[in-house]
Amino acid sequence: MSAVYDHCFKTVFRLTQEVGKLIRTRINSTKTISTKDSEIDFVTETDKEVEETLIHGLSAEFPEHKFVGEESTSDGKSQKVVLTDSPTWVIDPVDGTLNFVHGFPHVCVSIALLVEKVPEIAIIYNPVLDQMFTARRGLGAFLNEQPIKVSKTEELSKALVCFEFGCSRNPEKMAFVKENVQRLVPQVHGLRSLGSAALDMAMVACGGADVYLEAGIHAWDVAAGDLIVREAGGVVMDPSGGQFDVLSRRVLCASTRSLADQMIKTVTQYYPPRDDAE
Ligand code: LIP
Repeated sequence: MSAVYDHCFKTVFRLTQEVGKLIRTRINSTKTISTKDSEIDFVTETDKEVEETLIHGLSAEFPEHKFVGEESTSDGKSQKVVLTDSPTWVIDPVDGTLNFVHGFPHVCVSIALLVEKVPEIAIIYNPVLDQMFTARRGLGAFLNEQPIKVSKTEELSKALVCFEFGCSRNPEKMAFVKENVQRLVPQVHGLRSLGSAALDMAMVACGGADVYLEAGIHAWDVAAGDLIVREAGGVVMDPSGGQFDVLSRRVLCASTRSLADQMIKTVTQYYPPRDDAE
């Protein structure tokens, strides 16, 4: 199997570099922008072009593989995500689209290959800062080909925590954000919001941050980060303490289990409709 995954990895790595150039050259140009689920949930022509290029390039090499892509999912009549046991590429062409719209350099391509729903390959690439995070199941996690490890932080009071505000104006979601910002700020070293779930997870993986929690994300935002964080030695779970479910729209990752447990005791919960809900 490893030769098959070698081929998958080389192909997706090459395509990610190719679409990365597109994002890098366009981040400071004028964009054509439209909205999706809320007035601040944006999509640009680059999101669509990057996703099409990736799906086209991967299907040419792996015609039997399936795709779950942010833009193809939200373009259709139903936004329901269907994840089968078949090899499936889960793609966020531009994670941090709001940052991209503004020219804020925290944007990335996030891609995971799931086989029988298990992540085998993951890439998170920030082409603006030229940070290429990669992982393969059982083979470790890397930043620009150098091995990475999570931090050793055990106490929430010493942690740098990533927590996102999200792109939704849903009152329940906004109350969740407000309450948890109030709870966390007085208890932690610092609170950060990069505007990209994938990059928040990449920061936990390389030890730049210690924890990341969000509810309201989608499978394409976190599928790659899940593998990269775990291969870097961290934990990925549901914010209530249960098992991580890529379709649940909820994620907590941390450098250590003890840190994750303290977050679970500290935060309130928000349960958005699942990605596979009708
Ligand atoms: C975004 C995430 C961000 C989250 C937003 C949104 P997009 O993805 O990565 O962390 O807070 O709700 O989902 O739309 O830029 O691909």
